[in-house]
Amino acid sequence: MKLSQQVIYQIYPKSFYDSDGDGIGDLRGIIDKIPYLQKLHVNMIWFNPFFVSPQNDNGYDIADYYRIDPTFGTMSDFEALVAKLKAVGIGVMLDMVFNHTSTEHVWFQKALAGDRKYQRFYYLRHAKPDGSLPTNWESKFGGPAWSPFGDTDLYYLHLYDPTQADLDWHNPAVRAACADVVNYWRDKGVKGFRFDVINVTGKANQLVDAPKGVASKTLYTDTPVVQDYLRELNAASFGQDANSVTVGEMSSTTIKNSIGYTNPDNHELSMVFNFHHLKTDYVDGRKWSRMPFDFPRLKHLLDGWATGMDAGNGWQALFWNNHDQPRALNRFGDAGRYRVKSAEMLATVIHLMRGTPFIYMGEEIGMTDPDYDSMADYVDIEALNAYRALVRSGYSHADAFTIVKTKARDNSRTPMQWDASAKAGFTTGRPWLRPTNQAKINVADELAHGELFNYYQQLIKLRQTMPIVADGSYQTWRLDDDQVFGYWRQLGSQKLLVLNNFYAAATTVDCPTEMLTAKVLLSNYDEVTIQPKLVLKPYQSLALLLDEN
Ligand code: TEU
Repeated sequence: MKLSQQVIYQIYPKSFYDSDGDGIGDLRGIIDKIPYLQKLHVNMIWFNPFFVSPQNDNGYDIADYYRIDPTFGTMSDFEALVAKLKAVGIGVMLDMVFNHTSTEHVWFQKALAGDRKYQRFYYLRHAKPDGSLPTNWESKFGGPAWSPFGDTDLYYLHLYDPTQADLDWHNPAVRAACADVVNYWRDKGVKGFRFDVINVTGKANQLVDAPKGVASKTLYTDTPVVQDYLRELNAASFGQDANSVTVGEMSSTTIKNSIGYTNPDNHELSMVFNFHHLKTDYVDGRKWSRMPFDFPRLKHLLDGWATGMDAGNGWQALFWNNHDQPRALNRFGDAGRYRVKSAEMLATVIHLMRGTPFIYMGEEIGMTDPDYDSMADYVDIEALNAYRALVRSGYSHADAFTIVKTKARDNSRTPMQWDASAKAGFTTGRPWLRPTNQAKINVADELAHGELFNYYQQLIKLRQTMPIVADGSYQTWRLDDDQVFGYWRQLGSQKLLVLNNFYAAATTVDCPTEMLTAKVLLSNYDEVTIQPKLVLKPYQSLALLLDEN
């Protein structure tokens, strides 16, 4: 199937299904649940990292790219997983974390032991003449981005946790080593690759301080050389396979650069993740803050990206959720009264757009953030650091907790809720993160009498079978409506109008005259009447299809 017809499902292996009762999900557990994935009918699965890792950042701190962490299983489990998924037509996408390695990686350990070759794999720098750190850069998880390199007088760079040392991509040996990793997994039948924070690999040779008032990330994020690195990696590995599917995680990227990364003529990546739309509930761009989402901004971002990427023949990954984001239902939908309808509406927005939709596990049953009442339930290093930083900066414990509760990455990492039992049918042991609302939201109930899973099945089928959904162009509907985000798709003689009411109040929109004779392709409410004043119920989505032939 062409990429434009595919839908990708994301599994956080630690939280999908635990087959051996240790409270942590594993590869055998995923194998057990293949029939469920088959029922949803997704084309490919992106797995978050399950390579050998001390798990300081839940596997994004890789100590060995070539081995499966025993917590998750063995290489033969992995091979069985690939084979069994392949047998039902589902591809595998692995997460390649190449900006940094764990400090437990043999490369870093050799560097520490004095091996010059491996010292050149990392950014090692001396303190400034006044004894201060090499640059004033901040780690994305809080604190400085430099830590002492063993007992030398050098420091090593880590944009994330101190146990995640940044690789120096200027070094061709580093880039070759990364291509080797990709090729190793390709040999095992893997066709999909997600490249973690790949657009922070393009640092300058001379690392310098960020000027006062300028965020350090602007110095090293999304620089032109990233495109060269990607072209090289493409040619040396996945680009040799016409069916490869790749996605780059691009923080703070632009439409222009994303066209560069994904225009097929450039031979870089199939598509990119950008995060601008998921920052529309940040106060002044600060993650650890709270506000209701800014609907006009959200619409302009979604529309601007869709329009721009279409014009430049770029391709985007479409998503609301992932393992780093609180559940979208809690942010852009209504996790209470209209949980199901708003989940359907949000899904419609991205599944009928131009790009490749990603579903994050649990989204298809309407999972929401857990209801934790103390910091003791949170595990993520970022949340723990953020809480401490908020308190240090003057927030009360209660206020700091409220912010963490709405923003923590743990929100999306809770176990998949298979049934209503105490452990949500996820494990027989003690789940590593506590589920809280499985009595109400779980797979067993959803499959027995829900409508959301079925709605996702319909969306997936539409993309797989309708060329206009897969390949149609994108046009703006109108951006001034107070509560509806809509757009047009067009292909040949067909036109599709997708309207989505983002609010709990019903509303009406003027039906474009030409669409009065259209048919309803999909809606999350029954009995739609096409009339000059179209009524949209709470969180209603409506897709109208017109064939002019
Ligand atoms: O995340 C990259 C990233 O910068 C964010 O999404 C990050 O989690 C967020 O900004 C924190 O507020 C990727 C992975 O998806 C994430 O899980 C890893 O922790 C991170 O890279 C480091 O490898």
